[in-house]
Amino acid sequence: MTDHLPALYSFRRCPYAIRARLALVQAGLACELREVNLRAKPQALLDASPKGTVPVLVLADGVVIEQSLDVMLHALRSHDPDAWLAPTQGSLDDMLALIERNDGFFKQALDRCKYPERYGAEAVHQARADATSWLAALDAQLAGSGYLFGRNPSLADMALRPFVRQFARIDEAQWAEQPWPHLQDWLQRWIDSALFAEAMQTYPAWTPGSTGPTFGACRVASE
Ligand SMILES: N[C@@H](CCC(=O)N[C@@H](CS)C(=O)NCC(=O)O)C(=O)O
Repeated sequence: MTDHLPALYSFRRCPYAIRARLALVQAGLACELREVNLRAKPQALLDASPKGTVPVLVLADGVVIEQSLDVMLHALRSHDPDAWLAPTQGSLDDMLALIERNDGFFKQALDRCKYPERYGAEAVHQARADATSWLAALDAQLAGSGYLFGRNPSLADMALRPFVRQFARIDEAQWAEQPWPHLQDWLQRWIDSALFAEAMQTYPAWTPGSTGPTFGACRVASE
């Protein structure tokens, strides 16, 4: 019955695709995973979503969800077993505001820190300062209860972690030396989780016309 499953166009290392896959696994929402080569995007992806970014989720009725946050919300609104949408502190709107800053302010700084050769020295200097202040603020937010919005993992934790992971991987030795114990622990707990392992499985690139592997059907502990 795989041909009736939603199709998820994905790229393993993409932080946006990672957050979408986390929510799909958490919700137990089975889909057909189509691993995309971003340098040779399949026509079926471009037909569904001409903007050509991943993730894209094409539902069985043809509805296309083409933003990672919308994929998360779609999955969790269908099944949210650990109340990622209803944190013990703050509201869904508070989480969405933080995610918006992550996807704008921090993502821009992250790209500049990751690829300094593509930007001028001044822009890189500013980006490093922006990233540092953002990450220090997250560390302070985590100090109280271990998660961004209370005692349990939430939508915001899962939407932001893939981006903090990218930053940490720029220079792992330097990351380990930063004075952000809550942030470092929060990231590591997630990397050590069964949910991370499930979301980060490796799949061969999808061949158009074939049926990709089923993904997301099996729920695992988030941490
Ligand atoms: N706003 C989009 C951003 C997705 C995005 O930019 N994905 C990157 C990969 S990490 C992409 O597909 N880039 C297209 C390309 O590299 O050609 C979302 O939240 O889904």
